[in-house]
Amino acid sequence: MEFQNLIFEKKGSIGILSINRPKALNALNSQTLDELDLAVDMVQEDNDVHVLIVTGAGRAFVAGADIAEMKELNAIEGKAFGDKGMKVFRKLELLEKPVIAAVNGFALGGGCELCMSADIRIASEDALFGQPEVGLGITPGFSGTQRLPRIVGEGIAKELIFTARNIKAEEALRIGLVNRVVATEELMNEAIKMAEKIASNAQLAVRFSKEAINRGLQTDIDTAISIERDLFGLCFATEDQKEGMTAFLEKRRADYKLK
Ligand code: CO8
Repeated sequence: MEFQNLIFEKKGSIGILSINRPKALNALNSQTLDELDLAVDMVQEDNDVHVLIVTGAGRAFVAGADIAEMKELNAIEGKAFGDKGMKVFRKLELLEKPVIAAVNGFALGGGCELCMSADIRIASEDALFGQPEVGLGITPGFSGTQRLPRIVGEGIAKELIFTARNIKAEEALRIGLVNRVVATEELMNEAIKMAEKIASNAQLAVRFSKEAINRGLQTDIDTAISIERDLFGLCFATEDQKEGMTAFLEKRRADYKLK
């Protein structure tokens, strides 16, 4: 599929999706959001892609939603634009494959919200995170008020959103917004290495683990535990469970089949 504002490439079983509007620091306009929506569907359908990496072309991850496009919106249009972004980010979050955000540079506003929709965030040492919206006369609009407190806790999320203060990668690491910080030139290598490690495991088990975590975090502990129990049980219906355990006992590498 041909995209104008995205680049999609495959490296073995790893999909790499780059937001590609470097002149606007990859700001998310409607077209880019529409393309992202199609790209997530495409990755969902592609059995050969086991893990997705999302990154930005050039010196930014994503510097936010497109301010030039938003400036003249009325209330109905503003709501529709927010809805478009929220839906595509939720689709990314629910993708039945792990998503790693490789955050290179600015991850502001919609950019911070995009990386929070990924399962795992790796930042380059020069990455910058923030929710600057209140400085522009709006609230975060692509679910930042909801995902940031879920990731870093209510107090820190409120501080960051109310002050619109940007934070560097080291602080993002300290508050748990990112999993790790790596040298800028090593970012993609590190993301790919992690993706390959994930892809070497039983894919159905990885997918079920993601589902158990995501669904479990949104419900009470007893329901959450029963979600894990059911998915755990289902693993025993797969060849991969037999293969994984047989390989362990035979002291060899497992050869997983399910995609
Ligand atoms: N939207 C549109 N264009 C942008 C954006 C953006 N978010 N960010 C950068 N650009 C453009 C600049 O306008 C500039 O274009 P041009 O060359 O044509 O003048 C080009 O990218 C390069 O940017 P700068 O010259 O500003 O580069 P600097 O290195 O000097 O600064 C910064 C980089 C600090 C990232 C600066 O560009 C900046 O502050 N950008 C805006 C960051 C921001 O406030 N982002 C949040 C936007 S709001 C948002 O994301 C809300 C999400 C939900 C919306 C829901 C709505 C309903």
